[in-house]
Amino acid sequence: MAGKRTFTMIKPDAVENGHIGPIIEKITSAGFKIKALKFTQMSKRDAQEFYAIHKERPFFGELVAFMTRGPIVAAILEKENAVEDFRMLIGATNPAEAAEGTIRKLFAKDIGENAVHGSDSDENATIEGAFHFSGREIF
Ligand code: 3AN
Repeated sequence: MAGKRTFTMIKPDAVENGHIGPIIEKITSAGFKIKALKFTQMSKRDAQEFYAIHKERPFFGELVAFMTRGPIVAAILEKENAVEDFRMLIGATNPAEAAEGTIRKLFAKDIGENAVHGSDSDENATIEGAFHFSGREIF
């Protein structure tokens, strides 16, 4: 399945603002199939592990606090060219720079609270999907 799957999270800001439904609609309308889906909340330890690559960055503490402050929706998505196409659909990390019509342009506030996560490589999509889902939860 390499190249066909990506991993996403609808982040706490988007959940709090009632955007779960509209974001899932954008995702499925863009041709992504849902292979796994879960409403959950990350512990501090989960977020520190998930974002370990950013642990030396100045915003790490803020990122962990934000990602653990409320529930998220985690999902594995399938489509040809999934990682790249999904990053196009969500737009730039900073919503102020995100293209019109992208999920972050529509639903995100700023670079810290940017509504959605999208894996940045096939390798990370696999790692991140396995972080949140067991084999029995992926269809
Ligand atoms: P992306 O999510 O677009 O791949 P990354 O991997 O550079 O972006 O950053 C991971 C997450 O860290 C972002 N989604 C965002 O929530 C947070 N982040 C990135 N840069 C900043 C920043 N300058 N200030 C606060 N949070 C940030």
